[in-house]
Amino acid sequence: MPKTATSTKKVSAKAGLNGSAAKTTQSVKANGSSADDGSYFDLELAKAEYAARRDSQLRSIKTIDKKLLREMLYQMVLGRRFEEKCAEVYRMGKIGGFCHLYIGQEAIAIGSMMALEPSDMVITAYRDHVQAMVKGLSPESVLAELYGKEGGCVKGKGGSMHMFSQEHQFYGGHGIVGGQIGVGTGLGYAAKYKATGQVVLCFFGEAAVNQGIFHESLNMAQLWKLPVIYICENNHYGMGTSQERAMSIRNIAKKAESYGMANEFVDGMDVMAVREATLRAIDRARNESMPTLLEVRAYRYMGHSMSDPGNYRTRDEIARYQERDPILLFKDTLKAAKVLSDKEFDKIEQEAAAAVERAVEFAENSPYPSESELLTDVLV
Ligand SMILES: Cc1ncc(C[n+]2csc(CCOP(=O)(O)OP(=O)(O)O)c2C)c(N)n1
Ligand SMILES: [Mg+2]
Repeated sequence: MPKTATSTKKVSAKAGLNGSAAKTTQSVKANGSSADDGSYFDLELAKAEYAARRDSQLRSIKTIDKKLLREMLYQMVLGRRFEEKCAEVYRMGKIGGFCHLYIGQEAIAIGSMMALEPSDMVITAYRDHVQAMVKGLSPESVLAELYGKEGGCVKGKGGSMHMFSQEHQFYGGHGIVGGQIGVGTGLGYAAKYKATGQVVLCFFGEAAVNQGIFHESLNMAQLWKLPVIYICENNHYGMGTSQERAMSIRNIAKKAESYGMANEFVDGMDVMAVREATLRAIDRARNESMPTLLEVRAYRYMGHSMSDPGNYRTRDEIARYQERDPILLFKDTLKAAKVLSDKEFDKIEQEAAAAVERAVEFAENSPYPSESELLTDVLV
């Protein structure tokens, strides 16, 4: 099992802070200049911004239902442990093909998706296991899908990159970089046309932003006033290429301004910041039928996929980002707000570990699809 930050490190929420330098707002206008001068991924700045909003965040946490906060933390821990297990069984040869893990980015899926109504729609790229589970697909059906087994959410025919469940309004799981941005925009159009009141969360990586589909979709969504929330998960890398090497203007949220679209830059290591920004975007989508672009910055700890040797970055770089591990930050915040004890956290860990073990047992025991399934549910 790979060692990830929740089991190995402790974070001091006050580490390295410089209150006077702190910027209190997450809006693009407030930090846009730093974005373009190369200090965008400055960890000290992120820490200072986090410290500046901490008091108000603690106050607002005390007004939120404790059960919801606990469930958010549980889903983050479950996502982490599930992905660690995927890495383990992948290395044992239980999973074939591509496998992209979400470790380090949990606050984005949990912060945004747990602000939705169950009937809202979600679509994402190939790094999709955790999103699928947060949308309600069982860990059993996600892991069995990874194993290529009949009990998988698409009967073992999709694998890691193609989780899907219409019942849960989860529309994939897409392997073509940026492809889901067009489809997600279409989901928003359908919701508006049919007046269903649904909102769409459309996730994509920062490398997808250089493609035409991103710009065409944002233009249409703003022009046609579609209830779509575009969430760019900026994890710094598109495979082995850093954003720095690939993008002329690195402030992604700002790109929405070309289309007159509302936008926010969000700290993707802070689950509550993601939740609050998403709630603002949901309000805009649901009540005004207007889209939003959120650029949420996090960091992936593992390789691009299980076959990535990671030669393009140093261990030291990874360790520096792990200091702001999203699970540890949230745990620390909940403890500071006196809504969580160490004992309760241990219980969450145990529950998550048990859920992952149940998923493994289910996936191991599920049969492979029968030959008669070969030509069903596929385009021939
Ligand atoms: C249209 C297209 N071009 C290239 C690829 C190969 N490819 C797969 S993942 C990837 C990088 C995408 O990075 P990003 O969008 O930042 O997402 P992340 O993997 O970081 O989550 C590339 C280039 C592809 N799948 N589709
Ligand atoms: Mg990326």
